Amino acid sequence: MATRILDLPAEEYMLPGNRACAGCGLGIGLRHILKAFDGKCIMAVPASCLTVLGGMYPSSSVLVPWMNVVFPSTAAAASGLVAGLKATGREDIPVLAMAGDGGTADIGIQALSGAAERNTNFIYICYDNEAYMNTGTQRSGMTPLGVRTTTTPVQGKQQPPKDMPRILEAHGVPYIAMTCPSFPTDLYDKVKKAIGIRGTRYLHMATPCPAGWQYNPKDTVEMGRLAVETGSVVLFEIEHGAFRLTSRSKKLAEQGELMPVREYMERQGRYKNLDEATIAAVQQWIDRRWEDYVRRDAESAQS
Ligand SMILES: Cc1ncc(C[n+]2csc(CCOP(=O)(O)OP(=O)(O)O)c2C)c(N)n1
Ligand code: SF4
Ligand SMILES: [Mg+2]
Repeated sequence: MATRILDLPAEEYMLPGNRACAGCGLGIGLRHILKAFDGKCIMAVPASCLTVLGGMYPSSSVLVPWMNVVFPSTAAAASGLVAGLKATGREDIPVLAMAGDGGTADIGIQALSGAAERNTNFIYICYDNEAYMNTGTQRSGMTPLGVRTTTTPVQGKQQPPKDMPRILEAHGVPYIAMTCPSFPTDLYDKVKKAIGIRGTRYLHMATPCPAGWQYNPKDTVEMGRLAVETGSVVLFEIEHGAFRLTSRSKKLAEQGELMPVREYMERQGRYKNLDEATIAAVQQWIDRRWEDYVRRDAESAQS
């Protein structure tokens, strides 16, 4: 049964105060991820906003052991941790590799692909704030169509984002999930489920970022909800090959209608002054992907 918000554990593994920007979606996500682990995991983290959030040695804002690793090596470093724990008879300690979209879909993809091909026994979470935020908002392979960054043309990014869950699906890993911190119980339940499965488990966390998306920091939770209402983000899981829409996305599929993406884009400075053709192209891209997800959900329910 799905966890309700009042059933979430009261124990905190993130200390009050950290170095992330006000309203950062990453902090909300990490807080619930660590609750799902009951604070028992070892993390591997590359250069990113997450390193900043974690703090600078000798201080830390999290209560779990954490290894800062070089940018492309998250999955390789986490594989080493898994091997070390196995060699010392402590395989019961879960390893959590956690990296940004740039660190996952671009620079870290070869290490992740190698580990996934070997079905290495770790959980990998890509928190996707849709650009290289720590270095001032450069375009990544996960930046959506139409988004303006410091390294995109004035018309915004001309390509849609990489489909990372599908890339991991092609590796045949046992568990994949799409999550968002604005839906904390859905995120918590997916991490809990992933902990109970062996092999490479991949979670993708759509992570609103007030600094890079250019909206008021108080609106972070609403921005994640709007992303799901418009189908910009779709909540699902793929467990041993079976696709399932979850949480609000499941309800939206039953209702049969998404909100127009324009209402999400209008709330963010990174989409400011976009031409009508680009807005229409974004809507078309969302509609096509949504149809595909709804079809897969219905097919899985029948089988
Ligand atoms: C090899 C290497 N290249 C570049 C950098 C500079 N760098 C540090 S963090 C970062 C951005 C990371 O982007 P992402 O993985 O999306 O995480 P975010 O900052 O958005 O949280 C970059 C380019 C680096 N540390 N190492
Ligand atoms: S730039 Fe964005 S992701 Fe990074 S700490 Fe600030 S709000 Fe969070
Ligand atoms: Mg990023």
